[in-house]
Amino acid sequence: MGGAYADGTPSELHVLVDAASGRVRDSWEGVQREGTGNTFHSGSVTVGSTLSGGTYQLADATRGGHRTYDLNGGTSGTGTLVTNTGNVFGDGTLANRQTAAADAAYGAQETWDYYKTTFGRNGIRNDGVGAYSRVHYSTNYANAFWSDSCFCMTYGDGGSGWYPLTSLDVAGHEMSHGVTSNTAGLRYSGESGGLNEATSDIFGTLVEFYAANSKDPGDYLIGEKLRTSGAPLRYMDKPSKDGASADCWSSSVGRLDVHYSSGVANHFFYLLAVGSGSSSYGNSPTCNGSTVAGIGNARAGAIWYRALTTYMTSRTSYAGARTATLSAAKDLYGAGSAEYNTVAAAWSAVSVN
Ligand code: ASN
Ligand code: ZN
Ligand code: CA
Repeated sequence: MGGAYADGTPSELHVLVDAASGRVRDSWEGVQREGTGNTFHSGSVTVGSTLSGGTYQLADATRGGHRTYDLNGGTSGTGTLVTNTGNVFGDGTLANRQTAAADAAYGAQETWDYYKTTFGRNGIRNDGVGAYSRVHYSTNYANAFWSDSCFCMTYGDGGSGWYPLTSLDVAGHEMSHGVTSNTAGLRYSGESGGLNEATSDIFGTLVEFYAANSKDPGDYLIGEKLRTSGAPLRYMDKPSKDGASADCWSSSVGRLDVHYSSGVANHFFYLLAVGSGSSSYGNSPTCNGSTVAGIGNARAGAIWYRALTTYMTSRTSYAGARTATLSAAKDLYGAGSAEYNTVAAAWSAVSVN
């Protein structure tokens, strides 16, 4: 819509109307553009921007109106919307505070596109509404988190030994907590908590592969870009490489922190997608001495997504995850298919029988 406000300021109000209901789903002032994001972790990328009143906002009307804000060290509210007189955000260095914002916008964009392209999922809630992202949270904060209550994503800059927590796998991990919360609702403790965490590691990894960014190529490591030492936070081929995660199920696994009990399902997913033994991605043992041949990320991801959105519930345990993924594989590929049999073999290989 063109026009003008009462004081003569020109308006370019865009209104997105739901074809079925006739209700307004979103509206924004300005003209949708493609800008440049000079990120810290992922190089120079394209990001959605909006030209409004002569400045470019880091706001993406093509992905549910996602916006990126600078908290400027604060811990609440939205700080300030990231804007620039040019259609370029960040310069690839941390001296420029829009660099981390460009990473966050890119992570939200790739996560949105991964779910949309792969599963037809229209945003975290599947309702077409984008979240928003906040960068420069607090001081020396070496973490990132999703919040259901604000429906928003938050990133710290990290402290000594860390870079900003804005890598692709972390963006995909955190926003996938929102997807889990709006689907299976896996309770964040005990075995269901480990499955919740693993779901985020799995889809964070699949977002990283989806983006196919040469500065941050896909791998089965979580957070490999975050520490100055280069050590990742977690390993999917053999989760115990972090010194704390479980490779194999046991009756005590549900007593571990959810970021360590997740190891069993991360290991399962690696075996399902890549297979056991040595490859360019790692070296994955099995808990029962078996050999597993992987079925690839696309089919492994489709099975996990269908299990999460159709069969898992808030109290799903590891035994329940085996049943859920077998049901999903049966739906997608048939009982007795190679995919179905590999799901069974990969769970047995992590001692979930
Ligand atoms: N970054 C952490 C996670 O997503 C935050 C938390 O502990 N929930 O797991
Ligand atoms: Zn998490
Ligand atoms: Ca990774």
